[in-house]
Amino acid sequence: MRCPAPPRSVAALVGQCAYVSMRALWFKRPLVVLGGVGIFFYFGFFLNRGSVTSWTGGGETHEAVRMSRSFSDLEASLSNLTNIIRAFEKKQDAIQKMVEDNRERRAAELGQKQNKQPEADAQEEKKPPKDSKSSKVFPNSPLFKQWGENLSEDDQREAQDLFEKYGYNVFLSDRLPLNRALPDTRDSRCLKKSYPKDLPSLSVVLIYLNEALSILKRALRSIIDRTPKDLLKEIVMVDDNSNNENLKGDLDSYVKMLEQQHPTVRFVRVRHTEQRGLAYARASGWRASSADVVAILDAHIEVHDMWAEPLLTQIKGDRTVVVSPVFDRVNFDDLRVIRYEPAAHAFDWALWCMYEGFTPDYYKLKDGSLPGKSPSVMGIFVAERKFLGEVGVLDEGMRVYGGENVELGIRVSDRPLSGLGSKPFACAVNHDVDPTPKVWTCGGSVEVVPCSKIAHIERYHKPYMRDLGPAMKRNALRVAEVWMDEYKHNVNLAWNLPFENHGFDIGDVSERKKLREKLKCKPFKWYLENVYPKLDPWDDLVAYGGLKNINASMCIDQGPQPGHTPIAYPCYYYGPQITYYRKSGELYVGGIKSHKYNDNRCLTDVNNKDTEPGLYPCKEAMQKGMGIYWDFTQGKTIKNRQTNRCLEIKNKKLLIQECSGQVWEIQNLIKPF
Ligand SMILES: [Mn+2]
Repeated sequence: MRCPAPPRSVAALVGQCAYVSMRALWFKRPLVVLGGVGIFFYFGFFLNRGSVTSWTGGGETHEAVRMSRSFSDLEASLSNLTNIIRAFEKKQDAIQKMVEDNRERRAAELGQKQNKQPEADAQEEKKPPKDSKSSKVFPNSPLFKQWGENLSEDDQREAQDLFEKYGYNVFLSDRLPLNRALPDTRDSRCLKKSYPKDLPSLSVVLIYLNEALSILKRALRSIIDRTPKDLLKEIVMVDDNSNNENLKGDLDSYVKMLEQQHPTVRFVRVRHTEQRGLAYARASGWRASSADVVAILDAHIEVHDMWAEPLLTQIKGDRTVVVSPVFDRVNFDDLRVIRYEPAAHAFDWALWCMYEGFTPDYYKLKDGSLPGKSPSVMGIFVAERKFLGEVGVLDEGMRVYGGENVELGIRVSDRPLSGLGSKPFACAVNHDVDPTPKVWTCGGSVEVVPCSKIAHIERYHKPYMRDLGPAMKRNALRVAEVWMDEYKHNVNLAWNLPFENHGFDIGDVSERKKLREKLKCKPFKWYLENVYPKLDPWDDLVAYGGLKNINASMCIDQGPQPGHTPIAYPCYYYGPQITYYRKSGELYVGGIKSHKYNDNRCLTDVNNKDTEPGLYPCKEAMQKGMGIYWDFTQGKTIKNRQTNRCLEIKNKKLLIQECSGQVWEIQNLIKPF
């Protein structure tokens, strides 16, 4: 995740992206993310680490108690537990059947039999147990903003406790059927598609860290129930060192039961004895898998019907394509499923991921059921197992969270994004020359497949936010160092880090550099021009950082937001004071945008008697005839080319006036100007 609001419609995509400025990154990003916008699928997962230590003690005590029990006691309690689980499942199945009967009856009444899982019905099962007359015990908790009316006070306390621990509504999850129906959110054209019979076999890898037991069980149930038996070879469960007690015995019994019920499915357990982070966890799941294709998923998901066939079909057609399903959002509070529009998985120069429209070619076809090309993946992805190995799986030198998805996207994107069905030309050349080409000389591509849907819980992450930045920056710098050539400093620019001595130890990247050489990957410039031309290469930036008036010893600051009037303010060299100076003479205040489709905010001389400088979207300022180009060199005046007036500070006020000779200094120089 990670990122601008989810796309609800194609038209909204570009608009949403337009508001993702660096300013927003610094100041609104936490809010955006906390709002559950959720492209940072793995965030909570890994940032839960923060809470780990405090749980260890309790876990050990519990463990000791368990150890002291006699073995037969333990066996008895396990089998007892299995019985309870069975009974519970039976009851849930009965409830489910009732719900379905009811639905079918109603559908028949309405003469809508073809519409098997209308959203309203699917959502109906989620009513929590009701208790009359209770007041809100946690009026400020996000959990109870839209959910929990009429819950008894005790239940509210329990729900809140669980919510704080997990970041989603475990209280409710524990009370929903494990095999609850999901609304069918696919494009109607998907329902008419048929898929080849002889598809490759599938390993599903679920990685988790302190996931709630019922959430994990529901993921397993949905995968087993909604993946054709002849395709699902195994489920690999990777535990990145959880310390939840019920992810030990209780989960084991549940998996044992599934094994008995589904003898054709192999269950593989991978347990890390220390937390290794997202990239390593995924790679270890890949190592443990053995099917033709591996689907690397989160554990707080439920797959939709027919989720696997469209993905496997793409891979059957081209083993070098890395595919992603479309994620629907499961609300962290009421666990309802919200439809997401298919969109490309993109990123900015800070390597935060975000949704973005597909290429114009895609929309010309007017068929939202077709796979669309994507410059990157969000994190959940499906690939041919051996191919993934040939191209280097994931960068296991990444820590905690972030960056590994972009690294994969850059690494496997070896074909222009524009044009549908375009052939991998680098491969084509090799094929002509050598009938048995070494496949790893040709990357591949990334596609989002709209007919494959997975519902994914977007957690509420607040308690762990503070930890995210350092890991994100470190991993992003690592990607830059290995892959971005002369553009690598754009990552520093995006995070406002100096080019040298940025203070992060990015670890050893020599193996990844060797891999890049071995794969004969194209230069990053090629990727920018052919795969991700929407990304602004920022190659005409000449300076950035805080901009200080030497005479007044104050900095320019974007001023109150929303607003169009920059101000003078004591220097603190942070988000609102970060400026970017382009060779063209444009000067942005308060951030810079990564994508060409977004407009920056240009410092302007509004070109009248007014002495207040302005801060406007550059295109708008141009149209209105404001002066947006400034002459400036380090330690000199900042003078508007159009009006010949200067940016100065008088009585602590930022002004545009006749030049009196005040001079400015910008924090970081990129190249001589
Ligand atoms: Mn997730």
